[in-house]
Amino acid sequence: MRKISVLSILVILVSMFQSCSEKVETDLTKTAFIPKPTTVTATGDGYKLTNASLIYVQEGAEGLLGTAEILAERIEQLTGSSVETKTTSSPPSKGVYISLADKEQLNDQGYELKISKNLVSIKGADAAGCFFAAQTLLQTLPVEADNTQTLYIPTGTITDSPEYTYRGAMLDVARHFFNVEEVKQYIDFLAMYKMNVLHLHLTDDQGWRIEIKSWPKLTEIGGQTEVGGGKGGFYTQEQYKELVEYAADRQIMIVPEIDMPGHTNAALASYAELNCDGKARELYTGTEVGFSTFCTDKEVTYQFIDDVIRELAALTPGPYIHIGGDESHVTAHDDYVYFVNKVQDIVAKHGKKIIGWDEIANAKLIDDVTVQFWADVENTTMGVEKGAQVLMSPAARAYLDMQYDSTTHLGLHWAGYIEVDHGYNWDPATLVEGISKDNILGIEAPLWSETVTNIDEVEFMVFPRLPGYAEIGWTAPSERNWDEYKTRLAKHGKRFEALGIDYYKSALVPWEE
Ligand code: NGO
Repeated sequence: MRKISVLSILVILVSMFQSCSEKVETDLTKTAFIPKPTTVTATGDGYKLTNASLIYVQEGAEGLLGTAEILAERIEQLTGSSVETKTTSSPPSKGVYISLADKEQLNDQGYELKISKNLVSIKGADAAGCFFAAQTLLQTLPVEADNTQTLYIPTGTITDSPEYTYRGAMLDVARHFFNVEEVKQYIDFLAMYKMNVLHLHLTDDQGWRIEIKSWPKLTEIGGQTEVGGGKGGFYTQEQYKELVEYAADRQIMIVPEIDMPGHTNAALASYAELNCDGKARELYTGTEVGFSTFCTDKEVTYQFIDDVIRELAALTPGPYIHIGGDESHVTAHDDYVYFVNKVQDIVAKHGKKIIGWDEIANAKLIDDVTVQFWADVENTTMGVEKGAQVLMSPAARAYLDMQYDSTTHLGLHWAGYIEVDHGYNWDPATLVEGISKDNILGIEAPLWSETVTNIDEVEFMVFPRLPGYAEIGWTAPSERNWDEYKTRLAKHGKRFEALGIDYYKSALVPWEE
């Protein structure tokens, strides 16, 4: 009896000492989650991370092991001890357990994360929900830790699901080429904030970046330069598959874009027959837009597109192919409509759905087309009238290549300056009259790369705006306001630093020292 009470006193003393020296946070509601979850309730205790040396995955549930492995890798980095992952047929009482909820219990991509003293339970509506829950869990942990520290996760329950199922960012790899490793880093950025689509702008006047085996000169010639005259580059189909898989492991779908009939100089330089006059164009390394077009009344143009889409569709597990369609200033209106109509049929024939920039609304629009609103409200509402869904990428709010202010050393400002608050403070469902939530597939923030040449520059334009776009896509508008958001964002500055991310230290955000 006596012995036990001495022991308990000792335990209390040790734990008091621990909590003084380590400042253990036990209030889950204090974590600066981005995107903000639907509900967070705290139970005031701590789960000791070393208990996580086992991560269990529900036996027979598909697609969860990848999440377990990514979580294990991160915990190993933080604690310095190895973490085992294994499947189990019965829920454990200790460790981390990842499983699927009954379908009716949660919304698509949603999850319930329950942290108790001995068990961290992740229940996802689907594999994506489990992955997003893991990202939430990781935000309760420091980004850096020395291996001697004991880490605690505050206990409580989070239930969560996204406002929009499509939450994306675009990377223009055509104006400046970004290699496989750089694209993987970009994917990691999206994954941290539960974004689930990477749109790759694979072709433009300045470069053709995806190997097409039936038309090899596209990359042999069209892939060999970029804006400013650098050496450009392209992805082999093998490399592209590697990107698709890397993204899929992080619950991200890649939407490939072949921009046409304009923005096609790289293809027109590679194959003379795609030009109406039969003469190959010179490669282009400037930044003007709107001067190139495929020859819309030549049969070879459509044979070419059929081959390109066939090969691309085979590399694309996701449902979408983006056909561009923007700024075809030198294609006559009727030719443009004729062209977009034919291309839609080609994409549909290869089993994919179409996304195009808002100009494509001028064509007939087959079923299941998505119009990506970037500039023209009239085009977009016309698209909706024709039955299309809308992907919201308003240039004046969501273009990651817009400068923050007039002193920003990179970027453009044709659509205005986008400070961090301006990028955050809008609601896709009310921004444009005549376009409501029912019409909206989701939101996407595009990074065009006329001025952005390497991953450090990408980071500077993307951070800290990207977490804001992720939150717009995930969190209900009634739960979002800038004054509260900026205090959460401020706490992510340290994360960016620990990850080596070069970010724009906006004066509007109260960054923590
Ligand atoms: C426009 C244009 C792109 C530019 C970008 C620069 C669209 C859809 N077409 O957006 O070619 O790179 O602006 O901000």
